[in-house]
Amino acid sequence: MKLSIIIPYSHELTYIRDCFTSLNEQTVRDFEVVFVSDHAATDDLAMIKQEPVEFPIRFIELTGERTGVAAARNEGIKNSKGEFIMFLDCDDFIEKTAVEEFLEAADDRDLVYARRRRTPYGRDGYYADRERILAEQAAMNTTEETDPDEQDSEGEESLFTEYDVNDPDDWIGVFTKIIVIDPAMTAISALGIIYRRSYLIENDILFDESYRCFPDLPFVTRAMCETDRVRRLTTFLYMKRKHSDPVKMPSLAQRTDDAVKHVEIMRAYRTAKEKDKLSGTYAALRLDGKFIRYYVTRISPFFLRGEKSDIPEVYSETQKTLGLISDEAKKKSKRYSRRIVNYSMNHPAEKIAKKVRMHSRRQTLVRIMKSRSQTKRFFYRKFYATGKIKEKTVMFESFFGRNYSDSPKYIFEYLSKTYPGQFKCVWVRADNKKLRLPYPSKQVKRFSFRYFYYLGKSKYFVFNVRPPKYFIKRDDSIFLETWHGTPLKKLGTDMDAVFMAGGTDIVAYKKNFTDNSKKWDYLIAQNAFSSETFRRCFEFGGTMLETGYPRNDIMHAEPSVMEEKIRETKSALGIPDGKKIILYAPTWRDDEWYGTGQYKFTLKLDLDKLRETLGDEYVVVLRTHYLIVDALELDRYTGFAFNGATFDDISLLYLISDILITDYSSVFFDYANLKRPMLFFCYDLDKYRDVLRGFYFDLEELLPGPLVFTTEEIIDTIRNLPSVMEEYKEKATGFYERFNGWEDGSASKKVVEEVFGLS
Ligand code: C2G
Repeated sequence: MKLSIIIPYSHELTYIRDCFTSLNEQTVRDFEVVFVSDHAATDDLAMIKQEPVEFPIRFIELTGERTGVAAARNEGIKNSKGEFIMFLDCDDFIEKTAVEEFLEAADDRDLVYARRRRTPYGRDGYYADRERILAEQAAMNTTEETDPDEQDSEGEESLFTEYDVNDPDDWIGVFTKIIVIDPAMTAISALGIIYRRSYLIENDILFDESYRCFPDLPFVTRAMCETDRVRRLTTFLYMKRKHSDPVKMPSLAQRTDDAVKHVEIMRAYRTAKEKDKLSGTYAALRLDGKFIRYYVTRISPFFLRGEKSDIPEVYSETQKTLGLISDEAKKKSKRYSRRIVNYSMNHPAEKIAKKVRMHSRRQTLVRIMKSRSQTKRFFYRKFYATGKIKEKTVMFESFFGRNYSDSPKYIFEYLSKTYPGQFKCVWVRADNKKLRLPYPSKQVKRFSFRYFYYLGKSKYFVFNVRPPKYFIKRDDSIFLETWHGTPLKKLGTDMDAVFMAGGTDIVAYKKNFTDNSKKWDYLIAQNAFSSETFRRCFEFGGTMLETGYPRNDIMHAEPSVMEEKIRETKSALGIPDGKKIILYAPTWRDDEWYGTGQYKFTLKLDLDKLRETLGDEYVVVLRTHYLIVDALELDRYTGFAFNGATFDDISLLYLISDILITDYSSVFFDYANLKRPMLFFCYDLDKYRDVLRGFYFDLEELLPGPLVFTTEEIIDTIRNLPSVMEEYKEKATGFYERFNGWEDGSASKKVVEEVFGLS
């Protein structure tokens, strides 16, 4: 047996298939797997044992108190039979040629290292779909698979380029690569390496089981320091999975609290520095550089913001550690880094904290002086979001102020009409264009000084999207998040990946989301499915208003009210009487953007064909999503195609239309209230579902109307509408009951009464 692959396992079942598939597909099969269960659930193990594997696998278990990745790997080493050993984390996988390439390079070596990559995100089934997803990502230009060696992400990397590490057998070169492969100090790893088993055993090189998070640095240092027979491969053979969900599926480092991490990192660093063989080498210099950065960005701020009771221990570790940093590394560091390291060596923790505070204040000040928006935020933090709150002031925002619409509009109208003069209403608008409001109210431009003033002073907030990240939720304020749709597309922490402009880091995206939702007191759910999903995917802990959407009240209004609205809307859009109306309202595409909040749109509907075939009987209203900035060019279709993109309120477009064509937009959950025909034009279904978002439902099962992929199919369906309606009758009824059962025209009333304490 040439190679034993040791896989420690505790709980990450989702990713096992990728891991095993990558082993099934190896081009050289001379390996075994030693699968070490670290107190895994019996059900998990039963499922894992049923996975189809085409390699010898032995299951062993850690028993008693022994736990953790270090113990599991040690147990694996003890139980393996291969000439070489490789560690493979159960959520990672290796390239098809990994075993072949490693073994070919091994020869008489004790250690062979190859490069690691990170998966772009933690999607289940990623390995199987890898080629396709990578191709899609390359096309989208959002791939994160750059070579970390070539990144200058530490800002200091470029200072360390004088050493040539090109010889694959050069010991320092190999060690340097192990140290720098990932920009983070915490990522120095024993993975992506094979070790000669007899060499480890004879030299008693094992993992130190007292480490909970970072046993790898001491291990690789020892494994490197007892031999000269090492080699480096330049190919990427090991795929490390980036965990996309720090909340539900955290990686080891995401799971443990800061103090433990800091203490371990310092211990590990010291252990590595003790090695004579490393001392004074270029690899040691790189390690020092990494540690300096870790100290400056993570440990020193801990003295200011960390858990008080943990500070003495962390401080005492720093005093044992900082002296080991070489002068050369300090010299090559940035000025502040050098200063804070030196200062920390002979000052108490409180003083270090003070220095860190001063530095961070100075940086804030520089930021404020440099940018007007920072100045406004500074005013917001310091002056507006403090002092007396304005008890009767309500701030409204719909779709970032881009229009007067959605549930905030209907809540505002109900409040203003039923309780005239009792509240001061302030509407946020996106630009200088005034919103047309039917009741007295103030308007503030988003991100103006006035906006920040009301963001700080208002008692009530009625928003249908998230408030800004830096929004300060005051204890005595009340935040009502109306949200803006029953989700079909995966949302918040349920998402696997983010392709949105300015948000490719899913971990940060999810954290921003859940930090934001902690500031919401109330959230509206359109139906039981939304209620349950929002609780989970927003991690919402406040009061769920299970009322249905205020924006849909209008669809249950008195016929005379509806008729009046229909007349007004048609006349505003210039639509003649006597024609039936098709509303086309698609959603946005996450990956097609110009910048944050500014998305592209390509019309896939063939308007010429539609006009030719249906023009006698129908007109079309085109309504792009509020995030779309591309203007519709409809000059050629005067009298047939009408531009509904800039019309404020889509609910009124629902009212005037006879048929809805949409795609993955939540609009159909609202339109269903009208019990009119719906078509789903999903020309990019595979990509949208499998790459961009992922859905909560199986579309074919869920949709109360036909899925269509071409304009011809749309025309055909519309021509045969009565029979299509008949075909979907039962489904439509079930859909309505499931998603619209709560909606009877009284949502605004219920919401206002509860949130404003009125009745
Ligand atoms: N909308 C609109 N015009 C469109 C599409 C949507 O006015 N052409 C409005 C509708 O009120 C819709 C809301 O924007 O309900 C949300 O649009 P979605 O297409 O569903 O997309 P998104 O903004 O991503 O919200 O939980 C719902 C999700 O968050 C989806």
